[in-house]
Amino acid sequence: MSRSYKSLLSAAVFLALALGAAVQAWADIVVVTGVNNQGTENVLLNVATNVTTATGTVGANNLVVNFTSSSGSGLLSANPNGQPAVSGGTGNTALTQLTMSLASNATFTRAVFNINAAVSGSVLIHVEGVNITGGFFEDDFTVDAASQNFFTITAINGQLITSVSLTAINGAVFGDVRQTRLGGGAIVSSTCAITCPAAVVTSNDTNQCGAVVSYAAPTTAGTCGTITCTPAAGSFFPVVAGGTNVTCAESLVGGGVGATCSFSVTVNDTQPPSLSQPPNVTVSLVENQTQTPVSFAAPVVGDNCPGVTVAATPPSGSAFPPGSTTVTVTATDASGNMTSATFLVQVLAFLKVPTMSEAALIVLALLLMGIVALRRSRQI
Ligand SMILES: [Ca+2]
Repeated sequence: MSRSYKSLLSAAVFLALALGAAVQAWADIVVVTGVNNQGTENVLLNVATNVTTATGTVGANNLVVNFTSSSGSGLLSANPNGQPAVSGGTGNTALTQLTMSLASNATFTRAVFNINAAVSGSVLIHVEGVNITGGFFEDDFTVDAASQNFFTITAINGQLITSVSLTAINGAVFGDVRQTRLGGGAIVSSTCAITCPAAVVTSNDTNQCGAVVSYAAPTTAGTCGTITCTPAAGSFFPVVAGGTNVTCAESLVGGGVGATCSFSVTVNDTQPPSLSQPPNVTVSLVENQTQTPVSFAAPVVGDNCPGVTVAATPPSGSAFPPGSTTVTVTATDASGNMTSATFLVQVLAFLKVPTMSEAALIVLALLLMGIVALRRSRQI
């Protein structure tokens, strides 16, 4: 695919998206090829050979630009003369990957550069930034060893660029990347550094599966924009394994995110479950049995968090011998807190009930005994 065609295609895709035809209605990053856009600031490279990070500066504030590479040995050379160029260092393997970004959490909205291709192929352009739909932009474009290969990357819709990575594909090799310009309408720098408070560990609020937790604000150094922590201090933090991560971030003028830090808030469930007192149970043995199965209802349990289990020892339905046996019921919550209660199972001996004929004989015997006793008393 030729560069001009790809450029038109990108523009067409952008226009289609801009018209709201798709769910992701707006493109955030536009790449134009073959145009040497001068509306940005030259990156002035610092002379260096065989370094892991070639640096330069851009803008009135001398913002530091880092060029890093993962190709070959990762060593670079920076040439500030004429058309500043960064290439693979002396004696290293060919340059096929390069990432450029501003130090100090700075962002930019436009990058212009020229890939001087030693071997034709393609370049995969990967753009990281702020609020870019999908998290990043990525597309590939042809590079021709027979000509210069200019690219202009522009963030639109208020998005901000934090880094641009160039990776040679389809056999391409970069001789160097030169004429680099960064800037645009919203180049933003930050000298802010923030330090989060130490991790917070606390117990649940009574009857709550969590707690309202306050924590100290992060400490800052340098000049910082507004710092916001999420979840905010004073929020309700649930009981959750590993705790809840709190992220504090600096808001940059222009909408970007500057310095960040994070820490955890852990709320432990230390409240044991509630457990109703089970009533004692009394049963009688069946004739000719030496023990009897006894079932009893599970006690009513409750807890500040879900996941309570209850167990009885011996369990309901077990065979109980004559006499009293103590049953222990224990409720255990998801954090291992336990509450126990005991009750008695009383098994009475079998009591034989006389049949009707047996009862009649007993009554007759008692009656005869009464008559005999009456006669004896009259003979006295
Ligand atoms: Ca609990």
